Amino acid sequence: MISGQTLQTLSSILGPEHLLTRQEDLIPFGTDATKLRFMPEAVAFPGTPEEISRILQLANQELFPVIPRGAGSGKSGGALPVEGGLVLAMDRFNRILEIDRRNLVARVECGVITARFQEAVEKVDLFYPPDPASIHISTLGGNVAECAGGLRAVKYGVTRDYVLGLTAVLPTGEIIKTGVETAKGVVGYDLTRLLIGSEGTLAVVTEMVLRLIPKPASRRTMMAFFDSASATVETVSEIIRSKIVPTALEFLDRTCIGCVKEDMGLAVPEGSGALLLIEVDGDEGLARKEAKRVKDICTRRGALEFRSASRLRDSERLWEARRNVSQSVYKLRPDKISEDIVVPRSRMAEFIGFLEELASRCDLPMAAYGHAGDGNIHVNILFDEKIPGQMETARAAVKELFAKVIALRGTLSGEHGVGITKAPFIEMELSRPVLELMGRLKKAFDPRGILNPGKIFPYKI
Ligand code: 2HG
Ligand code: ZN
Repeated sequence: MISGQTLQTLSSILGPEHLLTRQEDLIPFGTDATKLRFMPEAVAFPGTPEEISRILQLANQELFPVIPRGAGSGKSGGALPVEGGLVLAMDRFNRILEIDRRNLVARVECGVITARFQEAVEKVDLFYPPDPASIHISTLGGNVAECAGGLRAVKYGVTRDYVLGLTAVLPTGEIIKTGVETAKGVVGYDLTRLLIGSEGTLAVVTEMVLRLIPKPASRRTMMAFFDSASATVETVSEIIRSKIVPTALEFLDRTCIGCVKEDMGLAVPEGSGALLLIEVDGDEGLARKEAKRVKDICTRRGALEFRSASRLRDSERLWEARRNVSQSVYKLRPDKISEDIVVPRSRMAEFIGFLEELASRCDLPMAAYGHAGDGNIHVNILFDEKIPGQMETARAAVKELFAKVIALRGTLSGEHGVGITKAPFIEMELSRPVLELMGRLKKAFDPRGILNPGKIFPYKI
């Protein structure tokens, strides 16, 4: 519990206009894209790392939880105040500090919206590839906390591949800089990598040094329809085997196509069981050559139809609709569990076969879509909480799903993180010594356990 006295101290650190304590103001900060709900006791909008440092020192004295929060677009509950406490909303850290064209690096604050940063960088002909589906709302700091991936990860990698250095506040109050501002550097342990994907449990990241690359000269979007989901992912495996590296290689099963076809303005060929949305980029010649090779493979693999998006506007519409699949599937049922498992790309067909069998056995829609080029399939299990038994069935299905993924030598999460939703299952993937080591690391950073408690680990650290 945060006492009245402590709230007064917080108000004097932040200025009263940057502290929320009224119940109705707190509600939006108790939820995120999981739609789960908890209540914080207060919400702070700090303006400097020094203020955060003072808040964390106070939390160590008074023992209240502090939960860093970006845009609240997380899919695993990483920003939820599961034990109450103070939400640290990073909205005021919203400046792009520098885009250094000579050195291909940028310095940004953690609250900058991902798409805003991408646009700023592309204006000067540079490129920041990580593009989680939530780019229009997610923040770069949230992307770092979860190590967000996105549609272009198949060619360009994920958030961690573009972070050179960080400024962060430790749970004990020290303000540190990790990593470098240069193109490379290996001095000491790689704390930057440790903090990326640590889901706000080890430090509060306030600023990042990001690596940029030249903007590709041209890109081409294509779409291929197949009669079944397994034929579609087999095609993906062949594209990867053929050493073509598309910018994006996205898969939508029949259930998803039904949900988005109107938004996409799609005429779907008779008998379609799934589709691939493909993008290649590079200089004009390379993009043309790769597009042709992709087309040849899809045709040889029996695509029912292959289309190229003729104009950029057409392709933007397709990609926007793809980004909205996660929302569109709510047309089917009011509730869902979203998973983001990864399997080896050569084993996707086996996984899809399993999933179809699971969905029919559970008698619940299970939409499968996502980053097939990475073997990263989003499985959205849809249900209606109000219908007795459906939620329990959905939860039991998750357990079976994870067991299959581990048996296929996959991983439980490719980009959404563990948060609270996957914490009960983490022991399926990580061994006891690994978990104990992670627990010791957490203790070294946060001896009193005040920073984002209740995340990642299924037990108290
Ligand atoms: C996507 O790729 C996101 O659309 C969200 O990662 C996926 O809600 C989901 O499962
Ligand atoms: Zn995704």
